Amino acid sequence: MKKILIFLSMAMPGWTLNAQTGSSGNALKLWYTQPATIWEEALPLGNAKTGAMVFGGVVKERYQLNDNTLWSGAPNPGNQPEGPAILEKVRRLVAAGNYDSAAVVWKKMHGPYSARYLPLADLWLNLSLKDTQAAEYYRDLDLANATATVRYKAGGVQYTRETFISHPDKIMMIRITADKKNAISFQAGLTSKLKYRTENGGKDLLVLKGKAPKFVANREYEPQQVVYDDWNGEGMNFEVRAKIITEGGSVNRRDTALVVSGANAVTIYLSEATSFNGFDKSPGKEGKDPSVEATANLNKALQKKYAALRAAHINDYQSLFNRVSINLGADAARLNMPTDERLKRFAKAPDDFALQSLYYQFGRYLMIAASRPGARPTNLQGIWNDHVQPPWGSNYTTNINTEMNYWLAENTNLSECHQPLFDFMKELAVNGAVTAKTNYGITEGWVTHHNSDLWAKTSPPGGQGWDDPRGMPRWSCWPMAGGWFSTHLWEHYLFTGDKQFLQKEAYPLMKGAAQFLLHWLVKDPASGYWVTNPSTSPENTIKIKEKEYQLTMASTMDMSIIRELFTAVIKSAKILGTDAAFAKELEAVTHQLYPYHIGQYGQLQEWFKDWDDPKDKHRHLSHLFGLYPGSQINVGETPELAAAAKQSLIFRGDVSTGWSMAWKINWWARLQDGDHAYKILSDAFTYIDPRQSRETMGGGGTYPNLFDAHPPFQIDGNFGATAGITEMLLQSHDGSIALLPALPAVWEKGSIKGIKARGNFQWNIEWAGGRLVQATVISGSGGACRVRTSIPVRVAEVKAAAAADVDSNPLLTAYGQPPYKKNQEAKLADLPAEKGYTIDFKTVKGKQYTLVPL
Ligand code: FUC
Repeated sequence: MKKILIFLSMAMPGWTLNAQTGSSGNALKLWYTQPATIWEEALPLGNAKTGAMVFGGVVKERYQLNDNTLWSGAPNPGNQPEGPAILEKVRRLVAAGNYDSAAVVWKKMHGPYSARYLPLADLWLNLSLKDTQAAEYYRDLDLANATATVRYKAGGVQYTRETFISHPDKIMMIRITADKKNAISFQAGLTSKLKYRTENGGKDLLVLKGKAPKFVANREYEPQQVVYDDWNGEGMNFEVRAKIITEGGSVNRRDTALVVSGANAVTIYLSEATSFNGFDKSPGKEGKDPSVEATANLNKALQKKYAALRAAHINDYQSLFNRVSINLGADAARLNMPTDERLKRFAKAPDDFALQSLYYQFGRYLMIAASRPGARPTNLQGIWNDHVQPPWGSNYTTNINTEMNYWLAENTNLSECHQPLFDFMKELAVNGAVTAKTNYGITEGWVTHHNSDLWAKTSPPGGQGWDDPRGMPRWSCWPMAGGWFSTHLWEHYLFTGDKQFLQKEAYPLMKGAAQFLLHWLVKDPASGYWVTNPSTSPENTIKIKEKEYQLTMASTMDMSIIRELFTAVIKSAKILGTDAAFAKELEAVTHQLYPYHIGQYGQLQEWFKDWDDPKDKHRHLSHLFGLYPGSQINVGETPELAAAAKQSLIFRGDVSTGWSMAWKINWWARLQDGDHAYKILSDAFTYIDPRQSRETMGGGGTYPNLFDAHPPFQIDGNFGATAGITEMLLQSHDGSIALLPALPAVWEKGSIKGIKARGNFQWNIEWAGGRLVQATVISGSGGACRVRTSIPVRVAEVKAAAAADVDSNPLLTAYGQPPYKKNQEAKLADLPAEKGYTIDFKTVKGKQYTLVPL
């Protein structure tokens, strides 16, 4: 007879984890035996402000630089004063079933596209080597300490370059060493793809002053592509400063470059800043002088030695990164193979579990490198972009991509990294209140649409005037981003238990988003339900009798987002003891929201009517929002809807763009089908050759540097897949915590430590042979913990190991399936083994508990 024992042990809040995932030091390294010759081979560093791609060239090193506040243009709200009349017309046409005409009229609502995220500059080192042929070439990105290293032998000298970007000291550091004296000679220079000039900073300082374009086109056919104003005119200014300090040898100026000769070692300190001074540029709030900030950060860092800066950087980084470790099984031989070769082999030998662990931690690494309190949220490329006209503007695409960027924030124990999204929402709420009023005549709450940018643009995108033909209502007509973003605030509360946050930051924003949506809803006279009109299922079209339409009403995604948000606001109001009348109003409407439908093919209906096409392979499956990231559909409580969602997933197929596959991993995990989730995770490891890949709407994978390939590069797939792997191992969306809910058979033995469940519970889980071996949990806030084990473990008894440690009897109830019904107690001895079990126990804040199947 098997039992689960819950032991209460004294808490170890400061409990540290070994971040290594295997015995070999390579487990956390992306490493290569040749330099990057194309951007998607270079390795990313960042401190959520400065980003760098390190190429690792032998004779020519390139550091491609970004600043996460450098965007084109200036605020361009693009609200439509005629909006309320346009909306009325569109609504009438939709209600009459005249979807085509509705779409034509909707276009009048279009504002401009978003601004573009831009590349900052490049730092080049042209090295003087006795022999330009490198031997023993090696470069890596070590996720254990967020440092990139390049090492090779040339002309009998071993050279090493180490680079990191420090968050605490706001500085990029490069350290060049050699194993022979006076062997380091190079020429250093700064350039930019934007308008720039260099300044003479003296014999050891490079200074680049740059100007961002005031306009960058969205499409190649636009009459104007990249438009600059005068140096002091519209468009951001920026500055990069790089100080070179030599040990031995010399550094001198030669024209715009600096020349280092015969040094023993060299340290480069690089700082940069832009004129961005907040999203509001109204009089009195104009841009700041980037020179002041770049100079101050540089001078401050120069007070410190390289070793001290390095130690502070690693300390800061590890305080986040080391919270979680993962081991999905490691084959030592694979760890001795370069990362790109492992990736290429993956299709034929998809059992490189250590590569999956590495990819998992790379997702967490990217989040730490790109999103910290005080920063802008991550865009389509995180903070790394080399194009003046990047794909989709490298903007905030809010109908999936921006949200996906933050799916891993809570469950992989990086809650702080979620903050930039919340800060951004505060800005969107200001601009979005104006859009709500101007475009829709809604005077309560805030709205934001499909795209946004640094300036927190909230109007529907699509372009105006000559650009109009390409603006499509199927994506522009989507006032749901505020609602979706707001569910992130609620999730942050659920994972952290931070009531202060809920009250001060979250609730006002959530309420505003709910107020807007409450007014946005209209009653469908035919059914009596509350519906949205007009409505899209992002980017997809409806086929009715072989004809395609873009707009209709009450898409499943609209209704799901509204249901998810209203439910969260109602719960929040109760927790905070506030707004009882508003909560009641929301409750009444929530009960009458247009419900889910199961369609003729057994699918979860995407549209208002059963128009779904089972042959549709569109990458967006927005109608499954309620399954994930939402928590309305699950296999235990809504098995019919879960089965319908599964059918929809089967129709759409597995292979798609990078982010679409990442979403599918999460959906299959929620359906508790670990093997199918694993199948898609494996598809996501398809090697994409950056020299051949082009923009596609299907066939995503991974680039040599482990960046997700839509293609092109889009960071959401990295983040979404990391979130999905976590979801395979731990879930907590239905009121209970499921351990190993979607463990694929191939991950025979492994462990994950430090991941989080809602309720502020931090888990270590270990398994072997598909079974839980042991799990421990630290309770961050105290309170009841309901745990579900989905592997066949018989529960017979639950008792405290040391009664003296137990404040109260930890066992409330323990009951079995099927299904996971709440409040249904069963005799412990009678529980069926195959369905899994549920245990409730009380926890004390800060204490640790152990669950052991016996
Ligand atoms: C949406 C998606 C595309 C891409 C783009 C940035 O338009 O449909 O696949 O991710 O955003």
